Amino acid sequence: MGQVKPRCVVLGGGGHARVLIDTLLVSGAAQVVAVLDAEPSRRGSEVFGVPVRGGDELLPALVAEGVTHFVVGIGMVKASTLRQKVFRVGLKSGLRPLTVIHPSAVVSPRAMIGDGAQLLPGCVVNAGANIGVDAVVNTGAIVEHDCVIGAHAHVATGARVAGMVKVGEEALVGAGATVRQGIAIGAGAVVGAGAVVVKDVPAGVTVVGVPAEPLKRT
Ligand code: JB2
Repeated sequence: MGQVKPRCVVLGGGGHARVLIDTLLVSGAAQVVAVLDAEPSRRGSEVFGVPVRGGDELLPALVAEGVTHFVVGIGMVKASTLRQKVFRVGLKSGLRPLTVIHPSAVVSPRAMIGDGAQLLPGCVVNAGANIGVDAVVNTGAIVEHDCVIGAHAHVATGARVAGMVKVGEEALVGAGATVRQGIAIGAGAVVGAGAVVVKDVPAGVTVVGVPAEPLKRT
């Protein structure tokens, strides 16, 4: 008898959700039974064959139908607070966060992967790394050995985080950015796309450029 796959709902039906649903279809790790999205115009549509049934108010009905897990389907690179909010909505409904790992991700067996983390196509998570709850390591990103990636943080597409870096909760390392070994990036900080970070970034600060410096707003 085959293993029973968890039945899951994806919260959010935009770009990030498309990659997650594709990943789950490829990996076969779960059965995606529904998408919920806050945007009424998406209702009645489908994402790769998965119906968008309505908003988060439908969670109790899905639980009653035997759904056991949720996936945060929102990437929103500048608003991981929204990811955290939706994560809490999923937990509050009694569902468990599903960890999503694309079969092409290279994940060390000596890495720790938090519940609900999302490791997307072609990413690398090296030995001793610790990926927090609901954190995203997006397509082609590299998280080197012994890094600590905080809960709800997002290492975006093609970013490279060298050994022993700490990325705080809800922080974003933007697409294609590079972070030198041993650097600490504070909670909620944002590293702009393509930046090269060679010194610590305080919590809540946005840095951009090469070498990365705090963004001056005019
Ligand atoms: O509270 C909510 C909620 N708020 C917004 N609950 C639910 N269930 N859904 C919510 N949404 C929905 O998330 C929006 O109505 C929208 O349909 C979806 C977000 O889609 P969007 O394509 O705007 O963003 P994304 O986060 O999926 O993707 C962005 O970030 C990724 C990391 C894009 O920039 C992607 O290109 C990028 N790869």
